[in-house]
Amino acid sequence: MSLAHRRAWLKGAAASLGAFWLAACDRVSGSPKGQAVLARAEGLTRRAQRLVIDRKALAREFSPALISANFRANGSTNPSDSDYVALVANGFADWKLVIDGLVERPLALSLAELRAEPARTQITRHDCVEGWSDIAKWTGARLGPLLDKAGLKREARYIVFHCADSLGGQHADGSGRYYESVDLIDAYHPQTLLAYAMNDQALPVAYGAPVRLRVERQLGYKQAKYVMRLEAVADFAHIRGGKGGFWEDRGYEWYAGI
Ligand SMILES: Nc1nc2c(c(=O)[nH]1)N[C@H]1C(S)=C(S)[C@@H](COP(=O)(O)O)O[C@H]1N2
Ligand SMILES: [Mo]
Repeated sequence: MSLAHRRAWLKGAAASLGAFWLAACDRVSGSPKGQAVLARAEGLTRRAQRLVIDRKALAREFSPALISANFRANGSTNPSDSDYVALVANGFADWKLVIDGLVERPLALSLAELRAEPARTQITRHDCVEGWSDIAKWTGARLGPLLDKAGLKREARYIVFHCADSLGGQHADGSGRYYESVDLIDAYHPQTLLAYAMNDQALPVAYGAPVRLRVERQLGYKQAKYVMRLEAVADFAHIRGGKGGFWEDRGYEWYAGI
């Protein structure tokens, strides 16, 4: 099956399973057979999801020879937001990554502290929705262990990444700022990193210094640059445009799986 076909099939499968689930809930709620029917429906959903697309599969990794000589920089490449400019001016010594929201132990990590966390290096391909791809080597803290350190509360279902740059214009209320979100499957994927190095160098400003997200099973716009804060949430409908990301609020798909 082509990717487009698989996507179409996945959408259809998800829609019909969703309808089945709702119908099942309606019909069996409270009945003695309800538990068994719901358990079967849940098993079916899980099997179908696993069949259609294995969200835990690794993204392809490449040999060093294939690293792009001129990786494109896209979207914000030199944020002029004054708080970000101040951070750049003293080499990110004052930068702290905040992890808060639905967590047991909110964290504020310096760059040195983040570099001491469990890390991974990978050479992967970045695919922008505009139709270009480039390969780079990324090193960063694995997101899963960091979330475990903060201790997600049971209600947490998504991680929202709040960025320092205003791609949508600088407004006093911060409404032009870039943001993104992923679910916990992508958050705990072994290749999901808060990357602080690119091709063995400290991450340059154009590519999201000091830290950017790498979520390798998704398209370019999910790869949030200039990450300042991670917020664990149950739902993102109350955040900004409510669609889970800067480009999602402007019509892009929330799930940009590749
Ligand atoms: N904070 C922030 N993150 C962002 C963007 C942006 O403008 N601001 N652009 C996105 C898009 S569309 C792409 S393709 C990649 C570009 O990353 P690059 O500059 O490393 O190529 O970053 C994504 N993350
Ligand atoms: Mo992109």
